[in-house]
Amino acid sequence: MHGRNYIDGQWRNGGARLATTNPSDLDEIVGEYDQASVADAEDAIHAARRALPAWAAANIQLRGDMLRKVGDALYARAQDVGTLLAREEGKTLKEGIGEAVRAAQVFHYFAGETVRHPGQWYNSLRDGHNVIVSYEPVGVVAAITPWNFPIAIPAWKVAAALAYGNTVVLKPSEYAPGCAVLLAEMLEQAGVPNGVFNLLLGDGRSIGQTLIDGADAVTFTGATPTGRRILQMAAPTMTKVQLELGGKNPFIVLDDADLDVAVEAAAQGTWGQTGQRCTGSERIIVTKGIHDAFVERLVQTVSNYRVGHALDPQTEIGPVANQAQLDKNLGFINRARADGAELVAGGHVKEARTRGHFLAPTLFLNTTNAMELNREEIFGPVAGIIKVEDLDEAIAVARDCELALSSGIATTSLKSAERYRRASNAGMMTVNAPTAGVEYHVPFGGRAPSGFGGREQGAASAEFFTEIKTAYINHGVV
Ligand code: TXE
Repeated sequence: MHGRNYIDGQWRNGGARLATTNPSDLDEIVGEYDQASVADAEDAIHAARRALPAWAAANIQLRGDMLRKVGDALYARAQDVGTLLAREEGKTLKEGIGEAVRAAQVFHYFAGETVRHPGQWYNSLRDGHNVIVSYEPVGVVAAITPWNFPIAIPAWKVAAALAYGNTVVLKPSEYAPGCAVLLAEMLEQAGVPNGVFNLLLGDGRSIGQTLIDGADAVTFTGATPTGRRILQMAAPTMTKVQLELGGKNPFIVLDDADLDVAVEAAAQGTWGQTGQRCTGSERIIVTKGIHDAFVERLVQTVSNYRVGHALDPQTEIGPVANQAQLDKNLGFINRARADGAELVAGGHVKEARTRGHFLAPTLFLNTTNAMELNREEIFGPVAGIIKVEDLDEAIAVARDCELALSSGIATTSLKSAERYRRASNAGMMTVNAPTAGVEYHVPFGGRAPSGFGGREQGAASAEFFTEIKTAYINHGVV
């Protein structure tokens, strides 16, 4: 694939080309992409600004119909999108197709949101007056996205922004931009007017300030330090900022848990999608009564995973997405060993029929919450088990972490589940289910520093993508 920038309805060549390689097969180039320049970024922002009034005023049925067409195209092309995703990011084909289908569902949901999103009407304290509260587009939205969900995250930012009448400049990750190029083609084919959606490729650092200065709002998903930087960059212009950042998500297993359910949820939450999910479980906190039985089963499960080429139908865990990420994972593994954690599964690079970034799913035992392994986001197929006395200690350990995105508990006690629902400091929590896997119609996000500026997905996304107007009407009828 040769990916180009899409600005004001035109595909534009330009700049240096960045190549992506297949993490399952380093000898395969997947795509070459033209790096957007600062001038391209300025043009995209200006195009989005020019297109804004007409799009904001566009008939809501028309806006919805266009979004629905994009959803239809994503469904129809889920196999192509999923295959490209698997080749460029390294998710298994099943996971890649699943993500493409999710992106389709997101577009269909927001197609309906164009007509569903309500305003409010109040009586006034003043006789003969009433108050109308309405929601208006925030304006030009810059969406900056990461590599780990290269179609779902662009979809949930772009679909929401467009549904509420905003225009968009999307800057996907330089590590996996292919799916965003396909999405741009689908938006073009659905008849989205020139300038309403624009795509800029390449590395975000060179054009980030231009986007933030020119946009009315910036929605970002990625690393916590990058999010902090974006917030600082947005301060002088007071550009509205939404950040979805890292997690260090705890999964608690209590003595009364159903062992099958607990093992399945812990394993899926930890190693699913190669552990490259901000909502993945990275700290498994287990009470002492079930500890040994749970560990035995979990080690069995993790040791049996088939790691390999993402397109191989037998593969359950695909490769790590890129070299930098693999080096980062191995660094965490080495330091955890040096800190005294006991390696009970994985911990090493695996050979496969092709040259790729294959890392054996890794589990450490006898870890403490003070270890680096349990304090910083790893973002890979690596987790540690922390043994605790009881629910009280489990809650204390779970909360003893700066990051607060997702969390989970395995228990058959309604009382313990409800206690943890209240005690968890994370933005999302699950009972007897993996910490990852929030659906498109409910709020997604964490508390700072895992999240900032309002939740994404579902009706909650209107908080960020709209501005409120309060109108007093003196109608004179008493
Ligand atoms: O993220 P970055 P990267 C974590 C994960 C991973 C680490 C680095 O731990 O190891 O982040 O991944 C753009 N102005 N997560 O390098 O740098 C960049 O081009 C404007 C967690 O991919 O945050 C890309 O499009 N844009 C995470 C996007 O920001 C800038 C998901 C994300 O890049 C910019 C992914 C700047 N100054 C990685 N600098 C999660 N929590 O979901 C970078 N970008």
